[in-house]
Amino acid sequence: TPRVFSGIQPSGGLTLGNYLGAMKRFVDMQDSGVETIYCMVDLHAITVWQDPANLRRATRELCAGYIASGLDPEKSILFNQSQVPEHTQMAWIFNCVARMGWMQRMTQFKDKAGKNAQNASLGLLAYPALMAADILVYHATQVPVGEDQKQHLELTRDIAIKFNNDFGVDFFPVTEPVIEGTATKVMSLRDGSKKMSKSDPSDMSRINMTDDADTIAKKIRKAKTDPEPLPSEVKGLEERPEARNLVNIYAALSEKSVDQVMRDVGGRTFSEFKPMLAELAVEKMSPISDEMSRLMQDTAEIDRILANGSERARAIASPILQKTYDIAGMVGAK
Ligand code: AQP
Repeated sequence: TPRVFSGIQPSGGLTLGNYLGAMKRFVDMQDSGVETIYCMVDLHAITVWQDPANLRRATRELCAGYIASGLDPEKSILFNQSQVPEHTQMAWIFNCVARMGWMQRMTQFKDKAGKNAQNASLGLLAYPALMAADILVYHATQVPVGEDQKQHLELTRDIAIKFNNDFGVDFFPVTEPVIEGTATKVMSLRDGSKKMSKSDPSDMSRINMTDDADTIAKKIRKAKTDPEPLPSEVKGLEERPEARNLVNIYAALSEKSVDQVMRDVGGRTFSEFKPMLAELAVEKMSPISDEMSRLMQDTAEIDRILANGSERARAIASPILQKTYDIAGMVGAK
């Protein structure tokens, strides 16, 4: 059976973007008859400073978010990255396969490092090699992610191909990014040209998975829009990024196509459409947020789930790492 891998950083709150672009789709794949492995990538998170107490909390909250969204720890393997050392061991091999120039071209590195790239951590530069290791240490072939991760997945392919060529083997599979659905890039509620992001300084720009019903409704009411009513066809949304974003969110939450949504809501003003969207968002997100708080009351249970997941993950990763070491000429590799 095909194997699916994906991860999310426990680097703070989770947004509706993480939910629609990643988590909700992880759940769809879990229920589609493939083997699914989902990680809390704590080692990725520390490429920028994380307070240890916050990291601990965010890792458990992310696990609670996965489960509350519908992932079943019996069906999917859920674990945190640092507890499966094969990820970093494989990443070292890939650090030696990948080229500096490949890393320096990554737009996420450029965005996050900012103007003073000399002062960014070495880990931030090497991030995509660790991500390639996350995926390839399981020989995973499908990776559900949001659009912002496309470039990193292309680099994962480049690393797999170069490893295979360098050593004359056909060992690592070529992975496919699975970027589909109506919410592959959820935009900020304050600016339709920016990704909805947990690190945006304005809390009004995003819906957090832990927001209560009133907060969700308020943020949608205040979301930036234009004065025109909604068109009844998708092409009427061109050049209207904020309107397009709210329609995409509505489509993803209601599991309808954008065309269908346009037929349903075309002609309405935003003062009519926003309450509909708020009601839908509260209906879909509130049960998840309630379940997350319930799960967070028993962190010992969360820790048990993670420990069990890392054991299962290691059982898959370890032989693939050993085979990689053997191909590379490491004496003692089994
Ligand atoms: N706005 C989004 N729309 C669709 N998908 C999104 N993802 C994140 N934001 C959106 C997807 O969520 C998964 C996990 O991403 P991550 O852990 O790498 O988080 P991130 O991309 O770093 O999230 P943020 O909120 O943007 O954090 P900062 O602000 O720190 O950069 C990925 O599959 C991602 O595509």
